[in-house]
Amino acid sequence: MAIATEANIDGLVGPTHNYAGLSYGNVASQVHALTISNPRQAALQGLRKMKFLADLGIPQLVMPPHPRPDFTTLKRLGFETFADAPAELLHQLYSASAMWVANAATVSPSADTADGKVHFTPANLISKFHRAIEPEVTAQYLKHIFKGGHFVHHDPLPAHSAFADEGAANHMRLSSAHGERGTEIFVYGGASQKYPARQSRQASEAIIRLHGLEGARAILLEQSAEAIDAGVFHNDVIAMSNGPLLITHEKAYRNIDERTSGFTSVVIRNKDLPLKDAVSTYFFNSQLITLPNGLMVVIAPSECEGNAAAKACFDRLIAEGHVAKVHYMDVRESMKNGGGPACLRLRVVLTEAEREAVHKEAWLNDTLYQALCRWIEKHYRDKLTADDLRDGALAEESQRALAELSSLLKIPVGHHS
Ligand code: SUG
Repeated sequence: MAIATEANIDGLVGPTHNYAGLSYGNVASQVHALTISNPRQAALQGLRKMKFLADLGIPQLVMPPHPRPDFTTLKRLGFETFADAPAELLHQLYSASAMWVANAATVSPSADTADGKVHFTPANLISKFHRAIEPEVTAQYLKHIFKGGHFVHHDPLPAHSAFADEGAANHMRLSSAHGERGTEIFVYGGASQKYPARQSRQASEAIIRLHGLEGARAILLEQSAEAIDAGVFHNDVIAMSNGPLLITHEKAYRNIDERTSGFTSVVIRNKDLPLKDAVSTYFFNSQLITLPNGLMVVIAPSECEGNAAAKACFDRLIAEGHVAKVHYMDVRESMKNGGGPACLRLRVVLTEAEREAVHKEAWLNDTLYQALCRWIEKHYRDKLTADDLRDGALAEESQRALAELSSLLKIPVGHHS
């Protein structure tokens, strides 16, 4: 077994972060539609979370925001300027939703794949138009950050509902240690009634083939319709995993596969944490991480601290010895759009040699952290309303900010063919 560590790559929240109510089935996005956002606060909250993990000794990478507004898509639709575009399109092309990089791609570590390389498949995100415009730029960023012979970059799956793919938000991995061959769990949506399922079984099956995970290395699980209809639009709103530990809600799946039984499986009962509270607190959207000293800790949304049921469930996980500590973190600006701590990050398990190959300017160290804080303070507004999206100055501010970030991270931002 090669020694490997798990790095997180987090999406830096972009300067146009706003609440447009674009995600039907995502309760928080619906509830906060057209309320006032604070992009500066949003970006700083996300960045502080990254710094907190880096300070715990967890390797941390930064993924730049996508260029917004998205002029490329505007032009593809035959519009010359945003002044001509209908309000709905304006909201979609200004969305900072690429910040939730748990939806950027599915990643399989080299310990699991048939060819011993790290595999990436960018998610096509076809279920929501404002997210379907992300894969092209996501693919460019991933190829730039993870460059060279250790990494295999697949194309996003065909853009059709039969292959609807939302990336790592519907993917988990169990292994005795990060560098050991793991069992990858792919979760897809079944026949829900109220809200749409966002991951198709055929998409998960295609990724299993592409990443060379056939046979014992992959498991498929079907989400329960009850969970989807309660607002569980992604698996990472109802389950979490790390190393040998799998924590799921009793109502997460139609059936749980026996092949998870070799690992430690904790089931949270509905009577202890009703689905409604799981969704409102984002209990399961916590980051479960292994510290360099081997202890497992949780980075949980601060909403859990104020909810008696969620807090009691964490206290139980500590009392039973599954985790050593829970750190509550404020990512409220992201939470209001349905994105908790785990939504903001993509996990990438890397061996030492693979780590060496990663684009070095993307690693978060103290210098980059300070530079990004200054960059945010300089360019971001602290208040954004739906009406502000019509303000041409915002588009210019956003472009200026990203141009400067591009030289800070040495990653070209924008569409490049
Ligand atoms: O796709 N929200 C995102 C939240 C994604 C959360 N990710 C994970 N669970 N991994 C979504 O629904 C809302 C945008 C708006 O309404 O303005 C939004 O896109």
